[in-house]
Amino acid sequence: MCGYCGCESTPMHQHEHGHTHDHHHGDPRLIQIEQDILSENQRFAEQNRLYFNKNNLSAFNLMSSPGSGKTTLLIETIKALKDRCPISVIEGDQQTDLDAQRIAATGVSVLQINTGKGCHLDAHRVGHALNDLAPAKNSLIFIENVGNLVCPALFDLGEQAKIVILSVTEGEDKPLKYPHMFAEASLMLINKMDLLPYVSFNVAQCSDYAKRINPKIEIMQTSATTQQGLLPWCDWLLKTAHHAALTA
Ligand SMILES: Nc1nc2c(ncn2[C@@H]2O[C@H](COP(=O)(O)OP(=O)(O)OP(=O)(O)O)[C@@H](O)[C@H]2O)c(=O)[nH]1
Ligand SMILES: [Mg+2]
Repeated sequence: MCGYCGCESTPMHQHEHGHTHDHHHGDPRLIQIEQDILSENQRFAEQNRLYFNKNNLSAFNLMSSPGSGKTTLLIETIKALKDRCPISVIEGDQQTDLDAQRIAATGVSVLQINTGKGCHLDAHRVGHALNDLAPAKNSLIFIENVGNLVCPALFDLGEQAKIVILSVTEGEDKPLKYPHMFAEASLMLINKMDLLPYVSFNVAQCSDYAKRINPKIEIMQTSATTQQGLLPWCDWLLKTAHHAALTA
């Protein structure tokens, strides 16, 4: 992992070590920094979890590569659910508040976090965002993570469930290539299904790969533009939300 964000940086390929280049296999100082980052994050994640439980909030962490459709799907989801329960959104991007503006147009509360050079949201920043947002009790919170299929998986935010969104334009091999994200997720949404006729993407193969990494992962097919799969996805959210107010 790199000391900055906790992401894996050790080269995966095997190579000879007769050369003298400068990289750190198992440098104990670096490992200590990495462990400190993750254990500090864990402490804040537990605080967030306590806050969620105390206020009967259900938080969902949406993670994917850049552009797989997180915000577009979230907008459709908010439109479908906002009359049933209060909703707030935390948006994570390196720069801009473009996604927050799109979400704000639906009428729900939203707070944009810009991570600068950071490539993921962490529990500490999310805790501050929760303070600012002050979400209503018995509500849903969506946390749209920074577009990145690697680092966000390592950072517990105290959420109720992680959801990975993979669009059909990205290739069915992603669960095998980026396994941590799929291992952590409770649900994989295969998005942009409307584009399936135009791309080479094997849905069954992708589902099989995801199940190999995480036998418990649930899988749904969606299209944010045609709304395919929107109802089952919203039902899943309401079923998974831990408080009775939403499931009644
Ligand atoms: N055809 C099609 N396009 C989609 C779908 N979902 C999103 N898009 C398009 O994909 C592009 C990216 O969508 P976003 O919702 O911004 O993706 P994102 O995951 O939020 O992107 P980042 O926040 O930058 O990581 C936009 O042009 C959307 O209109 C879908 O289901 N089908
Ligand atoms: Mg987005």
